[in-house]
Amino acid sequence: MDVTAGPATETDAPARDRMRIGLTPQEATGIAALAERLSRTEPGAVDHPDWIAAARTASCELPVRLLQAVRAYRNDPGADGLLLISGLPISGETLPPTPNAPGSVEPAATGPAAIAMLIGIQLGEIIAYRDEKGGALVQNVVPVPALESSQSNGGSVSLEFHTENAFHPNRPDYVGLLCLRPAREGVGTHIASIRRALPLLAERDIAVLREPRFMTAAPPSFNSLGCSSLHPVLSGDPGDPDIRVDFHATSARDEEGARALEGLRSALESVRSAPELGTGEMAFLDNRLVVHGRGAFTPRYDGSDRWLHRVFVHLDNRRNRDRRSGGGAVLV
Ligand SMILES: O=C(O)CCC(=O)C(=O)O
Ligand SMILES: [Fe+2]
Repeated sequence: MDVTAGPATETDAPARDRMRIGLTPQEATGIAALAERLSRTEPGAVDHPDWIAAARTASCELPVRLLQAVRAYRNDPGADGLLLISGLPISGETLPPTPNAPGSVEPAATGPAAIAMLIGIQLGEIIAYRDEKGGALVQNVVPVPALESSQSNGGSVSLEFHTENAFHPNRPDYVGLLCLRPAREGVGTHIASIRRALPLLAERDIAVLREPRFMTAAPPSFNSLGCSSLHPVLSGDPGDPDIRVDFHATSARDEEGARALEGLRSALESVRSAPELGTGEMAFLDNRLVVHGRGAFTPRYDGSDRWLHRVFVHLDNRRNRDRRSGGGAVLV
């Protein structure tokens, strides 16, 4: 992939052959113009079907190198399952204070919200969940007072490795995280791909993880309490499987399953990387191959805390049509 220097830094893993694109100043100017046009597009609301249609059309005008990178990533997300985009036009100085209300979302077509939507909608279709953050398409990942120790994106304790919405039958295929404001002390988004971890697993553990011996509960960000039916943790091609696990919410039906989960956890830990997103950097994680989490940090709740926008993307708008009322973006 065509690469220019990207400032994303690593805390505790060697640089890998991940897919990374650094935008040139001219490319960033082009994206800023698209985002600016969209922020003036009626009704200026990222959840409105008319605005989404305008964003879909405008996304075809993204810089061709970015379109090529997104297309290549969709075809094969690489060993790390990660696409890192840097140099997006977000200015730290003009940002409002970091919000800290529970369930915080970004309904207005601000520049950063438009950028997250523009890129996500080229990768696939943007989706959300009725029972999570009110079904908003652009969500804020910000620390929330009183949620410090919660295993959710409003927490600030270390967030355990998870597949996004692992309990749900319709999980997003990708999670997009756009950084508006980094944490003062530098906090990594923890990432580990099953492509990296598979060779480290014992054969017996792999066999157990491929059986439907595991259950996963809904995360705290969901209003509804739900639990999956029994499911395998690894599925699909034995040499290149998908992964579905949440180390806070997945439990095994028996001792052998619990041991296999522990084996998986330590294999994933040993291939962990922790990119620290800076302002104007966006990461896409392939949620079928990658588990993610986050390091601990200390919020101040004074408007200067870490702030990401999150979008979910899926690839096949037919697959779960019966779960999206009116064919819209929000899943039940
Ligand atoms: O804070 C992060 O870097 C990731 C949080 C997370 O797991 C999420 O927003 O889905
Ligand atoms: Fe997550």
